[in-house]
Formats: sequence, C-alpha cells, structure tokens
Amino acid sequence: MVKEQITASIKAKRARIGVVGLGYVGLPLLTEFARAGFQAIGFEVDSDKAARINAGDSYIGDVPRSVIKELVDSKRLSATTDFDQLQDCDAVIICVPTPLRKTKEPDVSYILAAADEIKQRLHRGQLIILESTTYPGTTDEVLLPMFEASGLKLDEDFLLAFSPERVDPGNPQFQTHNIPKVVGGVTSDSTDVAAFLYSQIVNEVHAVSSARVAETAKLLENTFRAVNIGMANEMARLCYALNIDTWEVIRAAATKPFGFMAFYPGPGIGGHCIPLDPHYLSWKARQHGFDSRFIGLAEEVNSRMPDHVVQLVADGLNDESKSMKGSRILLLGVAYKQDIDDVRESPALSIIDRLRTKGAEVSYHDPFVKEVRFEDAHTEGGGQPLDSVPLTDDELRTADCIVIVTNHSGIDYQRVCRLGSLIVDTRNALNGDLRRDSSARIIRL
Ligand code: SAJ
Repeated sequence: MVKEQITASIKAKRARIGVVGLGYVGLPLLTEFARAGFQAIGFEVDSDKAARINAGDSYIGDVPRSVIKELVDSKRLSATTDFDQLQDCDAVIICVPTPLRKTKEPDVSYILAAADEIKQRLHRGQLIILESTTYPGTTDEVLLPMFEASGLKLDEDFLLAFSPERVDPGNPQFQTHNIPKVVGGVTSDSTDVAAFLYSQIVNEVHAVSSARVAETAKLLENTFRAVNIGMANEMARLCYALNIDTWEVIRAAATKPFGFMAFYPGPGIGGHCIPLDPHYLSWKARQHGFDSRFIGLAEEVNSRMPDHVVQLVADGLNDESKSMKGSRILLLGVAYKQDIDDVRESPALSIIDRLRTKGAEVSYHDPFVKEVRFEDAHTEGGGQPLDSVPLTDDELRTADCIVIVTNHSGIDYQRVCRLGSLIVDTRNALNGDLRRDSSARIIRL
C-alpha cells in the first residue's frame, strides 16, 4: 500500500509539495510548506502570478515579499504554469475558486480543470488533497472516479482527502500555522497521511472519518455565520419598526457570558465566502429532497438589506421634503467589510444601483477602493463605473445624505458628523458621543 511510502517521504522531508491555485489560500499554504523544509512547487494558470513569485515578489498581503524572495533564492519554492511538473510532486493540494453560477448553483469548473491536469500526470505514490470549499461528496463522488479512471487504485496507488481552508486574510492573530486544520480522507489511509502532512505546518490537526464530514464542517462554519447575520439583520428591521435601538439591544445581550454570540446588522453580506458557501450546502441538500429553509431564509433577509438601507435614505430625505430623484448621496465605504479593499459581492454595489435606479446622484469615498465597476448585467441603475472621490468638506456639506456602508477605521467620523446634514449609519460607526454632539440628523439600522 502506498501509505508507508508517502509517510516516509514526508517524515524525511523528501516529499515535494504541489499547490494548484496561488491565491489568498494557496500562496500562504505553499509558503508554509517551503518554510517547513519541503520542496514547494506552485501551479498557476496565470503566468504573471507565476513570474512574480519566481521574481521573489508577493501579491498576497499575508505573505511578505521578503519571505517569497528568500524561499525562491534558496530554491525551496517555485511557481510554474507547466502542469507536467505535477508528476514530480508527492502531494498535490488544490486551492482554486468555487464561485456560484448566476442561478446560485455551484460552479466546480475550476476544481474539475485542476483535477483534470492532475489526472493526466497521476502516478503511484501521490497524495491528492482538495481544499476548495465545495458541496459534500465532491471529493469522493467527483474526484475519485476521475482519478481511478486512469486505472490507478485508491490506497494501492494514490491517496485522496479533503481539508477545508480557513484563511482569514489580514487577520493578525490567526495565520496558517495556528488555525486548527480539519482533515478527512476518502479512506483511513488517506486521512492518516493527509493529517500527517498538515501536522508538519499546523499546530493542531483535527482528523475526521471522511472527506464528506470535512466538506460539510466547512459549510456549517460559514452557514452558521450567514444565518446568524441574517438573524441580526431581521432584529434590526424588527427594532426599527418598534423604534428600539438595535445596537443597544445587542450590546446588552452580549453581556451574557455563555450561550450567546454577538452578530451585528449591516447593509447586507459581501465577500467570496459567506454569501456563497451556504448555497453549496442547500444545493446538495435539494438533490436529496431536503429543503434547508434556514439557508434560504438567511439569504432572503440578508439580500434585502440593501433595500432597507435605501428605504432609510428615502425616509430621511422625505422628512426634509426632498425627493430621492436628483438628491446627492455620498456613500462612505464600498468594500464588503472594514479595512479591506475587496468589493466582491459587496452590498454597496446593490445600494448604489438601487439609488441610481431611483434617480439619485451617487458618489462614494473609500480609502481602500479606488474604483468600482458594475459587471453584473442585471444592473438597472445604468452601471456606470465610479471612482472614489476625495472626502473634502464640500463633498460632506453638499451631500443631501451620507450613507456609511463600510465603517473603515481611518475615516474621521467626527468631521462627518460636523459637516453632514443627514447621515444613514448602517454599521454603528457613530458612537453615542458623536451622535449627541452632532447637528446632523442620524438614522441607524
Ligand atoms: N457581517 C455582518 N454582520 C456580522 C458579521 C459580518 O453584516 O456580524 C458581514 C460583513 O460586513 C461582510 C459579510 O458579513 O460583508 C461577511 O463577513 P465575515 O466577517 O464573515 O468575513 P468574510 O466574508 O471575510 O469571512 C471569512 C470567513 N473565513 C473563511 O471562510 C476561511 C469566515 O469563516 C470567517 O469567520 C470570517 O472571515 C472572519 O471571522 O473574519
């Protein structure tokens, strides 16, 4: 059986580790294996990325350029677009995107493309691990048949496992080495060897009985967030109707030292994980005749938050006998969460589109995001790209309404309160003192 052979090569640090997909998950992972003393080879379809890495550069914030340069110079780490080099790897880890189609159905085309490259070079003595977030069964129902079609046999010739990624870009406290790693093999040999491999770079490995358990655990983690954020957003709309301060309610509930975990309302949910991952789970459940209502309900509540924000703006303007049409609306922040530059799935895009559809003149200021494009063909507001405007006194004074969509920490909110006349705060960015001292009318979620 191949288990002993691969285990021995890992133990002797002779194993060559291949990582397919060098994004915010793959590049940190590749770097950790190289730093642990393994020969690490990154595989990319983007030749620019491969070239930058081989030039000792980094395009991922969590991976310092100096680390890449040192590992490349010491020939521990390299990147290539030549997938033939996969045959030189003893372990291959797939870290490619798993987006949703427009129909909200899983798009595993990147996984299939990577698996096809691997299948063509698969030989005895290789361990294949999938890290991309996907529906339960992908590893054993999709990848295993692809690899065994080559005539090679699981356990006799190769091993196959799933291990979810838990990278949290920019998190100063949790990086690859100190985030516990869940690992589940299609067979127990696969679990054992995959767990042993990760134990070379991660402090804590949590082995589970199958790839499906590992796939499902990841989806539970992020569905847990989507559902609880949905609950917080529903509370916000309920409290708004009852004229109760949502944020004060949550702060009070959070004093409970057990059995409660605070989540906060917002303008909607963005990012490449939380809005998407739960649909992988509900899609698979539907294949088995199970309707996951929590996931659907969370999606319904969260996706309606941009409408609620636009309603708050309309209500605020209406109190000043202003129509939305022709009003100047300034958004503060368009990134999907605080202090990052990522606008993927950001609710700000929906809010801008809805405001434009109602005839408002929309601009935004975001220190992290220089420009916003509206690729989505369903944009009704015209979809003209926008550039971040400088946050001048004039911008703040002349805005009929300022909407705080992302509470970046570098914004001077005292100045916003001093110069603004109507402010919709969707993130509780304006604390009690700012609100009390401000002459502006402030509406909060
Ligand atoms: N959000 C709320 N209210 C909350 C929390 C988040 O409205 O109480 C919004 C955010 O503004 C954002 C979206 O939800 O638009 C997602 O926020 P997130 O904090 O979940 O951040 P993400 O999307 O970067 O999620 C990642 C995930 N990491 C991985 O999948 C490896 C998630 O599992 C992490 O828990 C999360 O980072 C984190 O905690 O930073």
